[in-house]
Amino acid sequence: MKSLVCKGQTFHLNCTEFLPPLNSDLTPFRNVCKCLILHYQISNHLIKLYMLAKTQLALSLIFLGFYTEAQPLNKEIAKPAKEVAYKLVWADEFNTNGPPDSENWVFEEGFKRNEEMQWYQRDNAYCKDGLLIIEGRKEQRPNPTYDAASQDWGKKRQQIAYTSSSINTRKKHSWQYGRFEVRAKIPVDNGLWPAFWTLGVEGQWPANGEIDIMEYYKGKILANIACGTSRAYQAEWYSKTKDITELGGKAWADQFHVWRMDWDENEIALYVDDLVMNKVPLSKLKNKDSKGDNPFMQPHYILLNLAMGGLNGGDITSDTPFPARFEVDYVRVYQKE
Ligand SMILES: [Ca+2]
Repeated sequence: MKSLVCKGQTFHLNCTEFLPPLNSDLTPFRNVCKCLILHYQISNHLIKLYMLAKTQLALSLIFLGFYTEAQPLNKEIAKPAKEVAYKLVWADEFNTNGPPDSENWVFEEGFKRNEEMQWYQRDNAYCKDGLLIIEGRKEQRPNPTYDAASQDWGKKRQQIAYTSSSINTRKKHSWQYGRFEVRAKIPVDNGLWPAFWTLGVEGQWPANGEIDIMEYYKGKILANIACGTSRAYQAEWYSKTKDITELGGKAWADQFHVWRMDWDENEIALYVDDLVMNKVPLSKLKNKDSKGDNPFMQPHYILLNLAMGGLNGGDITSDTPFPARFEVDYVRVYQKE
C-alpha cells in the first residue's frame, strides 16, 4: 500500500493482479489480458479501478480499458484483505522451438503404467510458438520389449499402436510448498487422458504422495490427492471431479485454462480458473502405514503427460482425432516471500 498526498487529499494506492471471476463482464479477457485492480481511497470512498492490459514486447503494458467501482468506506474495507505474497521461483514458458529444455525435463520411455495404450517416446513432445505440445499419435510398429511368455501387460503386447510423451522434472527440480500453475488446453476426445501432476521425491508410490492438479478422462476433470495405506500400491484418494459439460463442454475445452495448486504446511488447494476443485488439510494426508509419514511435507517434482486408454482413460474410438494435442503455454512455480 502506497500513500500520496495531492491537493491536501491523501490517496492510498494498492495495485494487485487478478483473474476476472467466471461469468463476469470481464470473463472474455481472462486469457488474453493482464487484469490489474488499482485500489484507491478518496475521502470516504474506496475506488477500485479495474484495468485490462496486454503485455507487449515484454516490457510495456498497453491498457485496453478500465472501469471503476466506488464503495462507501468503512473500517472493514479500508484495509484490503492481506493477500499472501508469492514470488516466482521457477518457470518454463516453452519459448524455444524444439525439444523440451533438458535442463528442466526428463522423458519416460515405453509402456509405463495403468495398462495405458500409448508407448511413451521423446519424439511426441516439442515446443513451437511458445507452447509445449504433447502429441498423441496413432502409429503402429513392433514392440521392442515384446515377450510372448511374459505376464507383464506391456511386454505381452506384440505391437505398439499409439505413441505419446510423458515428461517430468525428477532429479532436476522439486519444491516443497508453493503455488504451482499450468496454463493449458486439453484434448477431451474419447480415450484421451492428459495430466499435470506431482510426486514426492522419496518413497514408493503411493507413500511418496501424488497430487493431480489437472487430470482429464471420460468427460470429467479431476483434482486428486493420494497418500499411502497399509497395503503396498494401494492409495487413499481424496478426489473431486467436475463434468466438463458443467463448465461449457467442448467449447470450454477449446480454450486455454489455468490449473493451480496452493500448497503450504496446512493445506493443499486445487483450482481451475480460480474455481476451487479440492481442498484437503495436510493433517488428513499422513500415510496410513506403520511409519505414518506425511508425503506432503517433502519436495515434489512435476509431471506432464498425455496418456490414452488403459485402466481409466476410456476407449479410443474411430472419431478420436489423431494427432491429439495437449498444449501447454507455461508451467510456473511460486513460493511465499
Ligand atoms: Ca508459453
